[in-house]
Amino acid sequence: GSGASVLEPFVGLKGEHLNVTKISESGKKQRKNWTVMWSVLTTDQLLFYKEKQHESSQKTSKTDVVHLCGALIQWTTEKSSRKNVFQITTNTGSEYLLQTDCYSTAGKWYDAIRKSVDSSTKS
Ligand code: I3P
Repeated sequence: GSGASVLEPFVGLKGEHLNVTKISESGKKQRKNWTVMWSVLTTDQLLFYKEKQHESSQKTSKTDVVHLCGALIQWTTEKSSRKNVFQITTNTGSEYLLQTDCYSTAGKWYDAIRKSVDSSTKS
């Protein structure tokens, strides 16, 4: 059934506020517009919500779903003047930059997303 293996890569990773900007949609360049998003990682998707989700709440404010199967993830120092920025490129040609001032938080998310990319791409 839906077991611990699904959650195992995300131990220690709860939803968190990250700075996010979508710089490309289906290969088409977008205007950069950094927004704080409540970010939640699943085994094969990265979900962005406008507001923190409460477990009791039925209402959702999800604004974007990043499909990680076949995606690329890489650190970048060229696409932003900000520190701790990494880029996710989806297999449909959408590009997202994610950032937080805390280096260890950025690294934790990078590692967890990379694991989701790897495991969802293999299976
Ligand atoms: C952009 C805004 C972004 C900045 C971007 C600017 O200006 O200042 O924060 O990205 O730089 O163009 P505007 O609000 O007028 O669109 P960073 O914070 O990531 O550096 P860029 O054009 O060099 O990407």
